Amino acid sequence: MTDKELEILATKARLLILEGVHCAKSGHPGGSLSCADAMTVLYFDEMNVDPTDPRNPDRDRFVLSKGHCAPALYAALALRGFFPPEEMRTLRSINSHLSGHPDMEFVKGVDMSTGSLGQGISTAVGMAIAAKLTGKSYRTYSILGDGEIAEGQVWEAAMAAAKWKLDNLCALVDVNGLQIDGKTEDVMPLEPIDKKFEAFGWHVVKVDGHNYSEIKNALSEARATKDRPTVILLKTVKGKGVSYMENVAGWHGKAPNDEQYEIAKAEVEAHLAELEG
Ligand SMILES: Cc1ncc(C[n+]2csc(CCOP(=O)(O)OP(=O)(O)O)c2C)c(N)n1
Repeated sequence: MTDKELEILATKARLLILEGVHCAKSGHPGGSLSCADAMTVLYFDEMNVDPTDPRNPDRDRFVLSKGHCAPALYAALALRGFFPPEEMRTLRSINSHLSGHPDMEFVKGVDMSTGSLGQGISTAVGMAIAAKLTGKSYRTYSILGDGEIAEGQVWEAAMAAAKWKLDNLCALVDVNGLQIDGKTEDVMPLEPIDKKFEAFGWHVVKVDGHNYSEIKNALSEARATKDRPTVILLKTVKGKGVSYMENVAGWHGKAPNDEQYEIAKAEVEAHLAELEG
């Protein structure tokens, strides 16, 4: 898929994220908007998934380890045809399958229920080990937050992935520099993230997380890397695409009010019109 086609889809995903969170009057727009580009590349250019056969045992697996960014995953799944995009309007409502964090029992296309930070990458490691043990060629992908990697469990998973030489596993860390209530470097200093993963035996690729070609190239580099897992460090902007949300920690877990939503929607729609025009 071309970069422009991917940008159009990611922009549509951003509209769905905003619509869902606004309708729910709660949720996590900041980190959903920062990973929307990588999520789009994964679901439209990289992974072998089929909305008509979501449980195919040979499908590639995806685990949203930072489960609070469910709106980004739901938007990608909806645009890919797993369920109607209109259902984003039911986000977080009591009778909806689209709960605040992804639930594999209810949402078509969700491979793992997540939300407790650190657990998702651990199950992704398990899925990758399972592929090796059963001789299957599917690949496993997982998106983590940079705040999330302060969880000790992430590094237990990282050690295990290197021990089992999981070259069928690709983690992507959304390095937007902010977590729940401030800068990651203030809450828990993480740098140098690349050197940490290298020391844990991973192949590391650093990219601009809003540049489609760079993400595509990093994913193919991961596929070509043998005997060790790959992590792609995505340098991103939290709240990407909405001027007043960009780089503001306050938009981590808060919905825009009606007036704010109209501004956000108009900005993203203008960008979409530019791309399509
Ligand atoms: C084990 C655990 N501890 C705490 C939380 C509460 N929590 C939800 S999101 C978040 C911050 C995550 O920051 P980051 O991973 O950087 O996410 P992003 O900025 O990409 O949204 C925290 C601490 C949680 N979900 N799980």
